[in-house]
Amino acid sequence: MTTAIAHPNIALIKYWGKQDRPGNLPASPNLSITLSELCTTTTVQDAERDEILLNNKAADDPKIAQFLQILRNRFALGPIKIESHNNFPTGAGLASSASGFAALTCALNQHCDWGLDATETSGWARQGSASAARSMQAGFVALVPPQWQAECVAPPAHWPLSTVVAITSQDKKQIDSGHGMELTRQTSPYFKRWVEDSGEDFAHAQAAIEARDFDALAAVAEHNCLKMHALMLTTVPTLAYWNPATVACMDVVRELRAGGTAAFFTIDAGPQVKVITQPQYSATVAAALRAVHGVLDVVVCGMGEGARVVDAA
Ligand code: 2P0
Repeated sequence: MTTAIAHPNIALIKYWGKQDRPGNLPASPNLSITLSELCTTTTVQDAERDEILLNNKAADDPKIAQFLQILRNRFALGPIKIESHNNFPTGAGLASSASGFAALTCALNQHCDWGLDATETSGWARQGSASAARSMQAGFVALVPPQWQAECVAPPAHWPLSTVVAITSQDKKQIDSGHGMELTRQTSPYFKRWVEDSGEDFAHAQAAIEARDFDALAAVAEHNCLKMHALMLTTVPTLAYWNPATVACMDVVRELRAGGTAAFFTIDAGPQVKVITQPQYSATVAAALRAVHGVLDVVVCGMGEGARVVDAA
């Protein structure tokens, strides 16, 4: 029996769209922060047949089944029981598939003695869910060509930012990200331009992280997020992930910033708002978000570690 933990990550330069070839390869480079506090804990053990329990409920998850098949095409992997728990809402735009596939890949690598390093496991985790590749690593993490394996751009100690997560809904999204981004690739008139611009956004974000230039990172990350949501909105049928509290939180962040608080927002395929700030402002930001009508909960996260085995019997 082997247990691994992995954290969700929040993209500052987003992945939204795949290449039109096998391997679950993003169409553009992307960059994230791995979060502390939120986590997936996954235990694997040998079994008579495959069995998957997500948050204590039997799950017939085609994405996990497909992932196990990809692994079995390459590695020795017998029937396996997988038990996975999230300490945060699942499938609601909080990157549960990132932490989930990262924890699963990490646990299987140890349990089955595959002997892969963190870079190699990230390449396999990507085939389960591309954002999962980034959760294999700590701190600021890039997923870039040609290997499309996660690379640590800067460790947590380089620039220990805080991320304040405002949860505005516990509901599962209607269309999962993989399906949504494929619809975008096929139908949004802006997809080509998004891919063209992403390299430049990525380079600006990487330079801002190296220089610890908060304002520069805020500008490029917030704009990149809004460009992704413009793509989503112009997908047919439209992908509208925001609710009224999402929009209210964005306004609060703009007001905080106008008043001198270093903060910027980012939003993924769901209505939750993640506000990146400096640690001295995290209590102010959390209090401001808690006061927004429709915000159900607020979680303050630091920089998280990469996926790791915590128990092996
Ligand atoms: C990201 N998202 O970069 C972007 C921003 C959602 C919005 O990566 O099909 O679940 O499993 O590779 O990784 C969500 O997409 O998609 C995602 P698959 P995934 O964080």
